[in-house]
Amino acid sequence: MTSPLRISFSLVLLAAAAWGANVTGSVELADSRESSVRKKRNFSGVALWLEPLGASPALPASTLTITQKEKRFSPHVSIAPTGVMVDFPNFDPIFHNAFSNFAGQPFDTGLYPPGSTRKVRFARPGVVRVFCNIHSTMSAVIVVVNTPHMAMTSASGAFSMANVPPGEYTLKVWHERATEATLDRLTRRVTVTAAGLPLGTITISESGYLPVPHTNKHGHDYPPEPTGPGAYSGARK
Ligand SMILES: [Cu+2]
Repeated sequence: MTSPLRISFSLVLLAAAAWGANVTGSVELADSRESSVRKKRNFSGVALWLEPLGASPALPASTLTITQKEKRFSPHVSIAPTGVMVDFPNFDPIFHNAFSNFAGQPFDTGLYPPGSTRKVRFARPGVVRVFCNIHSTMSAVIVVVNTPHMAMTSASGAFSMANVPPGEYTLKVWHERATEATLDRLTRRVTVTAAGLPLGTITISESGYLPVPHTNKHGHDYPPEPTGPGAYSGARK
């Protein structure tokens, strides 16, 4: 005879399989030259995702907003599933633009005025580096991935993915100040069980990182921005 305890335990397992499990962990950044990392231990901005081995998962329709305010894109780094529609509202009193000519997906919204927005759909996976054609210091990154199982680290480095179906996955990590070789070494196969998967601490070294220089959308250096009375300075760096 099956005991009530056994039945309820089976139900818990069934529920976990149906709803998926939690994949959690934290990221620590090492060998950094950034004062926000060295002094404040700010480990935010790292993207992590799980690609299922085998059949491609269904991707949810998704939207993402990256604002332009005080001459900054915010958030600076985002992760989203392939097909995401990204909204770039301009909350500044000046014109902005959003473009990318890096691998990932080239696009160009053209210049657009204060209080308006432009939307771009990202139909292919890849790391999309976004810039503004008139302000060289404005940049953002969208990590577009073929999976719904993704997370960004908080300032403490913690991350969490909910409702991950048990199975075999490839864990991938992207961090702006890590080399490709460093990121490749962090890629690994993991098994998610109904009980979830605690990944522990993932240490990402920023050693060897060199900032990627970028030009404007025409492939030229940025002309100096206007200064002096009447010029909009935006956020102070
Ligand atoms: Cu701009």
